[in-house]
Amino acid sequence: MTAFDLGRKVFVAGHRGLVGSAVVRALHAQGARPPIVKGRNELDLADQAAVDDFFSNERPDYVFLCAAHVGGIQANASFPAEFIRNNLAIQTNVIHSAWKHGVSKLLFLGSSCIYPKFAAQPIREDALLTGALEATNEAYAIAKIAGLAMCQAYRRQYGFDAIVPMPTNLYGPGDNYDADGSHVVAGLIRRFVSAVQTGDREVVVWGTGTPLREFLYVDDLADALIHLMHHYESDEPINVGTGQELSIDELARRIAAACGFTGTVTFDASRPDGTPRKRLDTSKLDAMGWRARTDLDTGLRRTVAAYRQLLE
Ligand code: GFB
Repeated sequence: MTAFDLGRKVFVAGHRGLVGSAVVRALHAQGARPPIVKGRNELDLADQAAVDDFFSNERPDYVFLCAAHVGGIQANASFPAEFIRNNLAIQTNVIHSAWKHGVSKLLFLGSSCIYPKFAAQPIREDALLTGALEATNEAYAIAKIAGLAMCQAYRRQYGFDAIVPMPTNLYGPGDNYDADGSHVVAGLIRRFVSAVQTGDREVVVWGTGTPLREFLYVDDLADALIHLMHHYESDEPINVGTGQELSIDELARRIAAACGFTGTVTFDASRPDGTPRKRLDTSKLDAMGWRARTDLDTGLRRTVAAYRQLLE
């Protein structure tokens, strides 16, 4: 097992994103040496030569590869070319240069959308590549699967210690609140908060409200990722989630309550539902002694408070 040492050089790729910013917070809270971070204007991760120069000069010991082109169901369905191209470029450059320049351990962040659309529930890691993917996010999922395969190949051929956690749907402070591009929690917080401000009595939720989803608070994810850097070393992906799911209808009601919205929630069934259900089997992570700590209502309250601060 490669020891993960908080006193050595860590590079957090994607430190301005939802996950990367939470990893930076968690490292700080655990007393780690401040990680290396680079804004997009300083280092374009899709630029192979620039990424290679960066690794050659900085020589980090550990990498959290949280940088990715991400978005919710609408963005994934509308811009598949950007999702596949940007993710393949970023992850290929970072994984290759990390290995080439002697990184001791790299964590590549996957996604639960890599599993088949109709996988048996809860979804075990070995469900990968056993069935067709959900169409709305196929391009993104294939990029993530390619990243996993690359990590596995580099471990097999070069002995590179790259691990690949597969998180469930995420939410929390630092999310993207773009009206069309965001994931469901951020999208609905934006709409419910706006309705409260304007006095609007109706909020429309996309889809039928029946899909089931599992939501993990991003600070819990960051804690799990650091735990895995310390204790996990395998070419097999490992699921990260809460094991608890709820319908989008129920989620919308919980978010409405967290925002203080008392009007009517309606559903626009002309919008896509996506995967009907994707609850993760977290037995592997459970056996390593890790559990999510933040219940959904607490996490939603904190996220709504952080969003309101952004508006001030
Ligand atoms: O969060 P979301 O875009 O992720 O949508 P997916 C989850 C569910 O919420 C879908 C519904 O059934 C949406 O139709 N929904 C309702 C909304 N209202 C809204 C809204 O205002 N905004 C959004 N975004 N959804 C993504 C993938 O799928 O999951 C990504 O597209 C990624 O690739 C991510 O893997 C974790 O779970 O459907």
